[in-house]
Amino acid sequence: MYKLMDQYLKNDTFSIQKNIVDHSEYTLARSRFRFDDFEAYQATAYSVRDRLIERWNDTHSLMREKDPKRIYYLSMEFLMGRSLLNSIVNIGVKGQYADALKQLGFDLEILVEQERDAALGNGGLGRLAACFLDSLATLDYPAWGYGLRYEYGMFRQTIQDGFQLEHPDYWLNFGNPWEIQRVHTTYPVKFYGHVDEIQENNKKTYIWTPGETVEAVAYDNPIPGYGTKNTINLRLWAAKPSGELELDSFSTGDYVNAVLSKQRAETISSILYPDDRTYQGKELRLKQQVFLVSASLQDVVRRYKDFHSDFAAFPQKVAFQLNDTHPIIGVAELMRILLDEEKLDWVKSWEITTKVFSFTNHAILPEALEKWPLELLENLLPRHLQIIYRINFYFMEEMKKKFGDDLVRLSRLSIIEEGEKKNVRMANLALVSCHTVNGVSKSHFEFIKSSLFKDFHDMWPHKFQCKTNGVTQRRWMACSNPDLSQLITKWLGTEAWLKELDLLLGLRLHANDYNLQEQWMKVRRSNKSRLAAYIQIISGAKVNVDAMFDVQIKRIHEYKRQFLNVIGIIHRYDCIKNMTAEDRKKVVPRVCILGGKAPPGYENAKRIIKLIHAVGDKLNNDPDVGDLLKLIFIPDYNVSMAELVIPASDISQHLSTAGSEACGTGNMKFAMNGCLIVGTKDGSNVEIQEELGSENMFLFGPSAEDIPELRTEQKDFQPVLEFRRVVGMIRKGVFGNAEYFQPLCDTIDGAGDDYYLLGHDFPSYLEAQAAVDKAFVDKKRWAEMSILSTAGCGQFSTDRTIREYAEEIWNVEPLRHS
Ligand code: NBY
Repeated sequence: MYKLMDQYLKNDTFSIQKNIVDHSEYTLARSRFRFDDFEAYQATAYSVRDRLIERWNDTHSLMREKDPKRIYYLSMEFLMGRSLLNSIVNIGVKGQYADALKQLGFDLEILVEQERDAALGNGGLGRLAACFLDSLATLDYPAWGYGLRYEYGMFRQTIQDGFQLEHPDYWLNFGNPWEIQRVHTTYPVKFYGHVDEIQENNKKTYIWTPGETVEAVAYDNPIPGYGTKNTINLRLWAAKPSGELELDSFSTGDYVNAVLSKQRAETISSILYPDDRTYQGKELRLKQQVFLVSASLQDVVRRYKDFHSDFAAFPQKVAFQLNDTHPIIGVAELMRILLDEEKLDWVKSWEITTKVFSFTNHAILPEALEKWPLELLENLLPRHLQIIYRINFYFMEEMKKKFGDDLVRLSRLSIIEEGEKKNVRMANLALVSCHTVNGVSKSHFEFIKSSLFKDFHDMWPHKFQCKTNGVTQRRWMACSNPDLSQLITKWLGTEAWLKELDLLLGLRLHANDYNLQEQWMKVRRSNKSRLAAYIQIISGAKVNVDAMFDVQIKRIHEYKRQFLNVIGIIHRYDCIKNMTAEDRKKVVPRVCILGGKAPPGYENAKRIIKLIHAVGDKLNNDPDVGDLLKLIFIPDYNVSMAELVIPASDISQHLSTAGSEACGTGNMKFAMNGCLIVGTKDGSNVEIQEELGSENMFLFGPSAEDIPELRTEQKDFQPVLEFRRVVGMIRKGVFGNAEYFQPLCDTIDGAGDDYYLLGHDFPSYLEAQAAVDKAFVDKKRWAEMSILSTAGCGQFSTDRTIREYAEEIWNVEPLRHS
């Protein structure tokens, strides 16, 4: 066999330049002497892709040679962001590329900005999948991601007159240099039709004749690990016309209509569904799920069969991790393949299926659990529904033996929800058929055991595990905060922390060192200047870089309580207005920065965005306030924006009502960049506090276990005067639009029950904010806290999370080539 890696492209300046210039000429057909920034970005990306392909091919050869157990991460969302910088950092050629480009007259930093974000996800769940891929590659696990190649990713947000407008994100408009289309890797995905039952050799056989077949085409996206040659694959499926028209056309009209209906089928992969908090039950969404799962399983089964003549070893070679229940229909699809195509019997098929799937739950609200109307499944997936019925039948038989005639319990456990309109409960299907279910933080794990999935936990406690989320320090520190990363490397004397994040603990030794503090704060200040320049470009506002940058960026949801933040800002404004000139001198200046997208159909979230703008308009232009308080909304928040904002934040707010955020990962990104956290005792805030110590964080409010009682006491609860005063100001129209804001105000006073407990938590929130002000003026103490924040984040790398999945759920080993 040929020796791996001998033939790699060289990474000296000249070779890189030649490679870039060649791509400009031969791939892009531009002059080798004249190309603009965008073309230079493209040519650079192609040259990096060449290097990734070499590594990808070698990784692939090694996998084929050794045939290890492989992990397949199935997710409807991969929120990848940009790839250029991440790729060159991971393969260790950033310096060489920067030099090569400089000599060609280009600035790497500017070229990086030319890339459109791959926004194939909504938020935390999709970004977690992206961080997982980075860690899987870095830790040399034999893994692939499978997802959908949406033509329209997360919508682009603009703001008009303070209101959110949504625009389609046609991110592929100018091509995507990272992907490789595999025209020969295609699979048919079937829908609708009917099932015939026939007798074959004294055995019942089921033949599904589909009513529609859509072809899935593979697009591969190489994902390089850091500090390893290992490069894994993210395979995204796109719907394409299948070769033949299954129709004898009798007229031009028939023919034209048949082609058009094919075209409609191809819309399956065209758009990412925005997360609307509650599960929607849209047929197209279910079709997308089936499309992902069916193409991926066919691909995995084909790969397995290249090496194995029967399915006995399938569970030793394959692990599927399902990112929430979105791909859970895969259970029925694998059963269908094993039963109907591979002709295995039920017992064998079920044994194999239940050994290969595990799923992660990311939800807290029961209404976020997916339920599909039975009618819809019956029509779209007649064979899968039969299989689900049979799974449920055997499951219910087992349960009857256990619980006798406890019908209430049996009906809670059943995969089929009875009622006027029957539904299939996908979480129940997942719990019955997966060998493991995991929560995403300690508190979420407790919650799913004791509440969300209690019935199942009582029965099968061994299936439940906790895997606290993380983030990858390669993107969220090395790429987005290079100066701080260099400083850390200098003070730790090693860059090994990029693979072993626990090493950050070493910073504790120096947290009190004046030199480190000074260098640390200098880097942070220059990051703030960069953000201030951006803010000036987008809003015209000049913000004071020495003011405290107070940030809340995440999806806009009532439970995340951006409204509480705004009420706090109005209160601060009101206080400043009523102060003497002397007292104003004591105010700690703040720049409050918010960003995030509201789900398109979520009115109250949209009202919050408008309120932020209305309040900003008022106070940013009030001469009494000046530099003491500014409120900026950053539109179109996405991964790249987060990379700019996070390193420039002094404090960040994570305010979800206790017991409502499954985990939260934004907080980890901020904390590891030395930004202090103001937060509730919710999700991973609690675990961050355990690591950093409560003296280095600003947690406030009740714990999750106190919430049910507080909610029952709401009827008799009267919020403090300051809170009522602010709500009164909004209602009276101090910020205009009084009528538009009424429904929002109604959720927290008067008619509303203040479900998210803003009124209750407000006084403790103000106390936390007062503590922040006090700490910020003590520059030395602040610098120390900031360093200690980074130092305590060793646990919050997805490297730790992925190792836990690999060892405790998947039972896979790394496979590394030297
Ligand atoms: O998953 C988030 C959780 O809210 C967050 O606390 C956690 O840290 C993160 C990673 O575990 N969940 C999330 O992002 N969910 C979605 O984005 C989502 C997307 C689509 C749908 C539902 C939820 N959907 O039904 O279409």
